[in-house]
Amino acid sequence: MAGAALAYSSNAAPVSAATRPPNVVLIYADDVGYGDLSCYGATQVKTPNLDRLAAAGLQFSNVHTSSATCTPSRYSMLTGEYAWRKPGTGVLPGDAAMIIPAGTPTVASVMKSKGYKCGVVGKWHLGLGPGKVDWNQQITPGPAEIGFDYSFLIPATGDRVPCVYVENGRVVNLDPADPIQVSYKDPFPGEPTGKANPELLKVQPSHGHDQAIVNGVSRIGYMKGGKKALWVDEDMADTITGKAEAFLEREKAGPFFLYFATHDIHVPRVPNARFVGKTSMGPRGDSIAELDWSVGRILDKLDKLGLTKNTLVMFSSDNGPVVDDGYKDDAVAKLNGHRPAGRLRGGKYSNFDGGTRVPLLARWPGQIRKDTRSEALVSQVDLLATMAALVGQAVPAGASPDGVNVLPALLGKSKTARTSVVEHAGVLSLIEGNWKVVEGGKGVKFNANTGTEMGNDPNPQLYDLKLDPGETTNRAAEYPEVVTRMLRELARIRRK
Ligand code: NG6
Ligand code: CA
Repeated sequence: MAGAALAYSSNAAPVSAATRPPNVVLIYADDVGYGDLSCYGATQVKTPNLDRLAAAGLQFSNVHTSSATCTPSRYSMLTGEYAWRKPGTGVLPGDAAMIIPAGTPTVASVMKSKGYKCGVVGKWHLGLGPGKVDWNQQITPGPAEIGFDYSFLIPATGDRVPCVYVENGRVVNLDPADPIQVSYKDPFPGEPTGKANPELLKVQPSHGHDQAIVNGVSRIGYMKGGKKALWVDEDMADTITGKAEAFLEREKAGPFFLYFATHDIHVPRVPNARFVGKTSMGPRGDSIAELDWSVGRILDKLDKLGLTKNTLVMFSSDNGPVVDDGYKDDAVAKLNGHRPAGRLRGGKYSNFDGGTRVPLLARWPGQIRKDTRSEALVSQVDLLATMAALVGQAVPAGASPDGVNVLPALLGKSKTARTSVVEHAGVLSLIEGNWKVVEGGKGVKFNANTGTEMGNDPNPQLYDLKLDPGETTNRAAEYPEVVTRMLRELARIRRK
């Protein structure tokens, strides 16, 4: 392994025979927008650890999630296939079957086949088990069936039951005398709900989220039992960051791949007391501060283990920002002029770029020049092909149908990467050069729950992202031939 010629060596500084393949840490935040970090222009919240990562590496300005919500973005990132090709890859309930079939090539399986130890810690939201999962037994299939040697999971989201951690397929701290039951249909008689018992809540729901009550927060879905296994939201960042650190400690001999998927800054935003009031923005801002702390812990751990130099660290987010996503946590009232999507329009759920254009930071000392910027067009669906190139492994036949190897851009050796990319938020958009076309849809202007501008119109829209990154002016009527050409190209990609 140590002598293997690495695929990037032709583009990068020569890698000596003694150089070990790099470790890879991907920190994947939840619902963090293009404007939510101070290195991307935020001023109401400070993110010194993320800024330190940016200063030591490359900061991207044209990186896209495949979708404007979590499940499809994560599906695409791990498999290299646009999730919109696969029905059933929308936002999943917490009792959904795993949507990536066992044995599917993923970023993890490709790296594992090169001798990497692969771990996933944090939010999963890709389903677990075969359907009708029994939370009281070993749960399979799960991450182990798609290449992960270790997993410590929030099964779905922080706002969905079951509110327990699952480590290597087992619910953590489960008392067999108090089995867990989960239902996304019917409440369990005798169990309080947010709807019936608002007096038991420390934060009230603003829409949905009025079912099972766990730790004083009502959720989506009903659950019963498992009292000793229930998580404490305030400790979640500590718990999962600690598990990520422990993985690094155990696997320090390398090479390893850690996919650390934070709960922050998804709802419910219930940060630890250490972060409460750290910003003027209430729980949403304080959750960003907590996220930054988690990132700092990972960077510090790599420093302490002497691994910083030989580790590629990436940071990104699964979809754009949302302010009120279902709890009355003061996020709207306390925005204070903060623009979660920065100069972009829309946010989570939206066809506007605010929904899918996200931060990406990449650091690899000695390989990526520090304090640099890139406008290269990159999609998260490229991760599998890019990591395969990094470790010098061929992409398995038929795998990663939509991914492109963007390694030269990731390492800052090339200013360009993709020529086009598809984004998904109900309807599809295609970005190519300066242009973005959004296909016609149902014309829903605003998300009824969150108020997000959806960027959805019955007629196709056309924006010049170079002149107008905020997508204020629809140019479709001026350039009908561009619209026609791009919709044809989108149709071709869709058929592929
Ligand atoms: C929505 C939830 C929202 C959030 C989202 C998934 C309601 C009304 N809204 O259905 O709160 O959980 O799903 O977010 O229930 S994601 O980041 O995991 O995609
Ligand atoms: Ca998300």
